[in-house]
Amino acid sequence: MVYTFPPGFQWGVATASYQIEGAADARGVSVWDVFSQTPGRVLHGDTGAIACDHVHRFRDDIALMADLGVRHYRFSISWPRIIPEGRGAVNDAGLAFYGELVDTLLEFGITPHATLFHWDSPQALEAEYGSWRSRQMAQDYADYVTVVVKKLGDRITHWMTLNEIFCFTHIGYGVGHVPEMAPGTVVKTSKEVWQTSHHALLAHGLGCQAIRAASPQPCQVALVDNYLATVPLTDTPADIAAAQAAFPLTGTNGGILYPALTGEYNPQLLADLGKNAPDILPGDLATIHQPLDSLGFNVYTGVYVRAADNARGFESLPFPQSYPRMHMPWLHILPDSLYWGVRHISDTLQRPELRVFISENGCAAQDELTSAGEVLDLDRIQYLQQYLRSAHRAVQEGYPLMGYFLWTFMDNFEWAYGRDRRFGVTYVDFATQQRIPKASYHWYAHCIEENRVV
Ligand code: PNW
Repeated sequence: MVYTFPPGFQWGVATASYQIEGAADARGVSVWDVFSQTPGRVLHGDTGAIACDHVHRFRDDIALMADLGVRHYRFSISWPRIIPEGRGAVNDAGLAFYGELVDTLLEFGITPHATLFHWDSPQALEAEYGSWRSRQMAQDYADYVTVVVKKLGDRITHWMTLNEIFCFTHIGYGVGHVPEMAPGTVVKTSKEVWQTSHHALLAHGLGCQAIRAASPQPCQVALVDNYLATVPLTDTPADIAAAQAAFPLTGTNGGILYPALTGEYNPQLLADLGKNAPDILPGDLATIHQPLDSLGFNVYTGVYVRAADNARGFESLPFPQSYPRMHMPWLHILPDSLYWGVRHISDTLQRPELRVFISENGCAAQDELTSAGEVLDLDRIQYLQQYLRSAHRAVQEGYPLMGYFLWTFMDNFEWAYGRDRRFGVTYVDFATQQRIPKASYHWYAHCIEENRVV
């Protein structure tokens, strides 16, 4: 079977500043610097101080991206590289770096899609007021956004506010245990955690307003979320209805994606949270609920759901131990999550104008360099092939899926897993910083060239 995408389907790759840039001495300190320098937080004690040294190698990296054939690149801008102390003085060299990056992309015919925040909060704001624990963070974020968009908005028209609010709030703050992500703060109640994601939602809302106010030209504004896709166990109408009903009540969907898209927290979620629900001030929900042009969906896995004879009418099913996964504990292979995620969001919201992108999809694999200097990552190819077929199904059935950004262009600093886990289609030899395209790079290049997956 050949799965051809419509003309204009946007093929891309995605990265994030802290994971690739390095050049830590040329920017302010981020919470990920502090977190990764704390013994025991990151596997093998890796940090992002050098990462892929992309700041010094971006021209070669973009040339390799152009060879891959992508016409779209999603990268993120580091807040502490722009405003080292989080608020106040601007680092002109930091702005100049992104200016050159964008100019180079445009020279190669690649459209820049900029994420304004991908987890690297300025440490100064963490020290001053606890970063996301304070409402002040949202205002400081919006001021930072204004600086960036004023400077780069003449060349960037695709903006994404914050990447995966769930990860830097609900995995950055832990109740009674040290969480897996920065800032790694232990809190007493889950209310405090929900308060951090509420503040991040406020940042999203104020950020949208700041982008539109500062942009010198019409632009597209998106939220990027890793909402959890609920996959019906069978395609019976009962299981499909159960999966759709489960969607706003699964993971943090009802408390992150919902307020941003509908202007209210899912009422059932609030009832379930009870005294752990965040404090919501008058006007907050209107601020959070900004008009959006597109929605970025980061999809790696999902959860199976079936109809059940209980009060809710559904149940989510745990994965058995032997369920196939890629090289991360949570990375259960569930290609249908891509199709169902796009479908539920479209069917539930009935907002056909909202353009949906897969803003990340990919996997970690145990890549090895052969003696011939190749990386034969056949498992990654298999993974990508299945998820792209699922993407094709969504497009084929008329859902507004506009493009696909593969995570990720090259191996990088994979957060708490450091350099141990490789997600790239380009192998990075961290000892020499040499880039070696993997078999999946060539496979993806062929997909892009033919505009199809088989
Ligand atoms: C995303 N989960 O994070 C991030 O946006 C990337 O920066 C990261 O490198 C990539 O996925 C791979 O980890 C996720 O637990 C982290 O399901 C955790 C989960 C999903 C995505």
